[in-house]
Amino acid sequence: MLFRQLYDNESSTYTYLLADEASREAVLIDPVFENARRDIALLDELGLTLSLVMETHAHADHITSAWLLKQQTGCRIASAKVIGAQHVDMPLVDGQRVEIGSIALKILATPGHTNGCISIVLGDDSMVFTGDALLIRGCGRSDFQEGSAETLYHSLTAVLFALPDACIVYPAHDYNGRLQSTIGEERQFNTRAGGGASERDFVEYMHAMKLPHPKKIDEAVPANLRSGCPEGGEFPLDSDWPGVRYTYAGIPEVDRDWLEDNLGEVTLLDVRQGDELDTECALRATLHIPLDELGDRLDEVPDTRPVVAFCRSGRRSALATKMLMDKGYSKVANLKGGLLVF
Ligand SMILES: N[C@@H](CCC(=O)N[C@@H](CS)C(=O)NCC(=O)O)C(=O)O
Ligand SMILES: [Fe+2]
Repeated sequence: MLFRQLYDNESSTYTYLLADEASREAVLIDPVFENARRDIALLDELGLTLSLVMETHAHADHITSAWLLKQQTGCRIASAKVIGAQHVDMPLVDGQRVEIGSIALKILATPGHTNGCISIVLGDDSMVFTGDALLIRGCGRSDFQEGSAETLYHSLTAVLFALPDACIVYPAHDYNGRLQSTIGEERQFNTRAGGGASERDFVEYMHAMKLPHPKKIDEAVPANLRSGCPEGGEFPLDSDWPGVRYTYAGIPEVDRDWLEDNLGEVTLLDVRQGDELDTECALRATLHIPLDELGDRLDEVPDTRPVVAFCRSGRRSALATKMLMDKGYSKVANLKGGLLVF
């Protein structure tokens, strides 16, 4: 199985990508609205088809990209039936099994942080995605969204701690840079529910915490009950420059076909060194500025038309693209693969 742990800096959310290496089918757990472009770029670069987005709960601190990804990829959306979110194709219940290619997942109801929290366990019990039920040395708060400390104690101690010690715990958040834990470790060391804590120990701890509400709660919960669909249902424009795609590295790029269709509309910037230029080059550049001179000569690049940068392999021109973006050019893209694709 192909596995990636992705991070959202703003909300400290982890998004997980699981994919069947043979069928190339993928599932994303808890993707974040603002990261849709990044996540689609990774799926594309790894040659994966997104089959399913799974939500561990209706998040209070960020908006999901489930709806956005469904519009862009045709994937299905799964979340707990009890939440009743719109645009959900697969309402999940306790004990349900979900298969993505050869990847088998089991749904465990783990309410308490919210009433609709689930954990997702890999078929062989080697990994569990605990959402905000079990966090590393912590757990989700239980003071809103029909949360209950008593219910959460049961989910943690009777459901999650019943998994094998070696089962790796992947939470939906960590606010201290920790990536993963194990069930055995959390049963022993979890600050709130570990080390033999009784329900009373746990409940008193939870009730004594006075946490400010998440900054985005008023916006995030209603949006997540629509699976992240904007209120008017309109599709947010990723870019006003059709045909431009972003790489996982965050660089806008166009391919050879696009360039051939739009040659007359763009400034074509060649960033190779003078000794690489030859008469047989497949592209006639509008402008030639070697990469190592570009920083001092940015003013020579007109900002009146879109710019496409190229070089031999598309590596150096990616940096040139980044330099122009940083300088404030809004329509700039790299030629994917450079001259090697001709
Ligand atoms: N400071 C964060 C709030 C973080 C927060 O409350 N997170 C929830 C998860 S949605 C939680 O359960 N946190 C547990 C904790 O902080 O112990 C924000 O404003 O978004
Ligand atoms: Fe949460």
